[in-house]
Amino acid sequence: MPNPLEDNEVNPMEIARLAADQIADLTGVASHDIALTLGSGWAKAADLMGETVASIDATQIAGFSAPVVAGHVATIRSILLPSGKHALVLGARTHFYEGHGVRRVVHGVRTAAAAGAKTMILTNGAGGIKPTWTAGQPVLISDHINLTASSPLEGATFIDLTDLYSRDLRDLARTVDSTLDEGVYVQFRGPHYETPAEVQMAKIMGGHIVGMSTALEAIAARQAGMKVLGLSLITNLAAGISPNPLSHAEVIESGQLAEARISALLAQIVAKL
Ligand code: 8IG
Repeated sequence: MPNPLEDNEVNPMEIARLAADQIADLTGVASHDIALTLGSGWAKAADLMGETVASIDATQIAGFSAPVVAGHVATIRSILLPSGKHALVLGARTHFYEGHGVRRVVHGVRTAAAAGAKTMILTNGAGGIKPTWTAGQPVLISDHINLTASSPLEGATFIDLTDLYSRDLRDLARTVDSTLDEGVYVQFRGPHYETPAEVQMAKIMGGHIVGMSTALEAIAARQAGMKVLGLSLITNLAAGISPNPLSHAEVIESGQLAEARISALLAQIVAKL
């Protein structure tokens, strides 16, 4: 079945509405309060946050498609938090580098907004530029630089991105772990990692984290009126920052080593929302 988001005549917001209605039907939860996209290294947080009320194969929902990256699970879960709030956990993420267009990339975020979520937590695995950082360390995203030359916004949609990564939510995260550092996330298209020269460019521009996912999603979340909390797991130092070349296997391994600790951190943050 072709993905409806690839038809330019279709309004992506209508597909998000449809997807949200399907999620409400299949989970039995009429409205969700919080949504999370769990990137590499963060998946275990779902188990720690609360009670899973329903688990859906994302490919059953309008506009979603199977993920291509090992370590990403195409499951959408509805979780009842101890506070009584409902969290929608998106285990699937479509990356811009897959080449299906930016509508597909931000569909999860738009669906979360249509499902009622007012807070969007975006997590990822990423490369670190700050020399004090080490693999396995979680950091907060304070702002971004979008180097994809793309936007999820279509037409004359002029949206302010000041305080896109909510200062209030970053402060709240630091009440759980006061040692959390923060940095500017630079989104490259990928799927190749950067050259050392590109990492130096990102650094000179004011970047601290390099990744391939979160900036476009955050823009769509702001358009939908959500508050955004961004968290990166530094799975590797960016190319040229450490003498060792990058390997996807290492990225996965440092994610696995850090997973229990950062998932507990995220669950504690969610409990305070
Ligand atoms: I995990 O070093 C992970 N994702 N762009 N650069 C970019 N994305 C990443 C990196 C990295 N590590």
